[in-house]
Amino acid sequence: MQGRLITFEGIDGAGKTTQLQWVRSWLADAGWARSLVATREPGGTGIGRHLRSVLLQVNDEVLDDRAELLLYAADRAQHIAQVIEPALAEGQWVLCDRFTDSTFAYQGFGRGLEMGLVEQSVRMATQGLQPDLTLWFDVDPEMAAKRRQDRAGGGTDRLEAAGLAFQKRTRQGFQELATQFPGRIVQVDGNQELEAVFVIVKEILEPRLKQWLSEDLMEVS
Ligand code: Z5A
Repeated sequence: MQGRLITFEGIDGAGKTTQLQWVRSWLADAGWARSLVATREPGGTGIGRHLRSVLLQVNDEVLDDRAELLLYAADRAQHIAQVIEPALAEGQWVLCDRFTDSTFAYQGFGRGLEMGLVEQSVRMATQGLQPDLTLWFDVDPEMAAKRRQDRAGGGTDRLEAAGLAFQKRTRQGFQELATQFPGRIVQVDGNQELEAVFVIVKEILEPRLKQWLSEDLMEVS
């Protein structure tokens, strides 16, 4: 049985973390006969959690944009080696909160780093591993900012503090990636109520998961 990598992407406050948790429960409860791993970037490993706090904490010292890019790459290389690849090798379905598209959208489009550099860092970390499917939760940046403000106990991290113009550039980045990879990245209208978004997510996932299961069966027979 072949492992599959499904990534959840979007600007901060797009709702991807909530939807990932709902998908995880739905898949487990509906008996899709496949073990699951839910994980995230940055911070999907012990080492990654250290890197996450360096990346997200607001600090007196300014983190250089290229240093930031390399820290995301380091987090990803460790995450793939320690969590994602072993799970895929066992035939598991891996649900990952953010992956390479975030690097292109945030460091490339948001920060404005040269795309060649971003690509190099992604290639070094992934060695060519790509998601089988990416759900891009597309929300209006103003609405996403309001959700983050409303979130109980929510402080502002370093990237959120970069402001609305940064989030708009990042959203534009996801838009361009979705145009570039139409088979892999599926846009989900995240502006709707949580439950309505989840209905769309299930409509996208169901046929894909069935297709993957039937491909596995064909391989076995
Ligand atoms: N980053 C990067 O720059 N480069 C990279 O390569 C990678 C990451 C991998 C941490 O990511 C940061 O890392 C992130 C990008 C950068 N920038 N920041 N900041 P993260 O995923 O850990 O953090 P986040 O994106 O800020 O997560 P988030 O704020 O938790 O957003 P979310 O996961 O999209 O949303 P949520 O947690 O599901 O929902 C947020 C709130 O909105 C919550 O109260 C929900 O109940 C509410 N919500 C969600 N959906 C709805 C709907 N549909 N209606 C109403 N309310 C909703």
